[in-house]
Amino acid sequence: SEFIKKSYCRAAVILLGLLCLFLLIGFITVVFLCEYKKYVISMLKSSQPKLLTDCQGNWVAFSDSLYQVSLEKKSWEESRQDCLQKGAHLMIINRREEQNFVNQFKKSLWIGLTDSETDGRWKWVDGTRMTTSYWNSGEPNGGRSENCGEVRFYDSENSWNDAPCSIEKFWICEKRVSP
Ligand code: 2F8
Ligand code: CA
Repeated sequence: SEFIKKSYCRAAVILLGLLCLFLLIGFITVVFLCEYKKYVISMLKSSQPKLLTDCQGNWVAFSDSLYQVSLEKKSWEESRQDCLQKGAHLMIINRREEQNFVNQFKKSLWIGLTDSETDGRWKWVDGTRMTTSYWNSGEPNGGRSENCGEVRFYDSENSWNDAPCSIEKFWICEKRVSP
């Protein structure tokens, strides 16, 4: 019976040890997940552009949106379709910070701006009228032949140009995320 007592005792110690180990692992997991969540939220809220990938392509977090610069060139309409397919839209620029952000890519990029419906009436792809604009000097100058907006003169804050929609260019998609 002494032997049985010792065996029980050993089993109890082992069980207790395992329990402690599981608790510790659980605790570490919870702390890690909480810290990671805090980190992601702080990245999304930060006004500085920082690289943050979401495992489904290289999206860059800035303010309350994610942005993705294309790796290939397409017409404006095909670019618009690509963004829609990704649950996003061609970039809509509402704030000066966003305008300075897009210029940092130092690339000619289609954005979600067009006056295809009525010449000179520039609209964003969400149907809203363009109010604040960042046209380069002399732009828009294309009349009926240049109906799509691009970021082109990225060394200047006023970097926009109107270009023919059929030209193949890189583009930038924007996906809004709730902060
Ligand atoms: O100098 C600005 C001017 O540059 C080009 O024309 C030479 C652009 N054309 C195309 O991208 C096809 C114009 O849109 C732009 O205004
Ligand atoms: Ca132009």
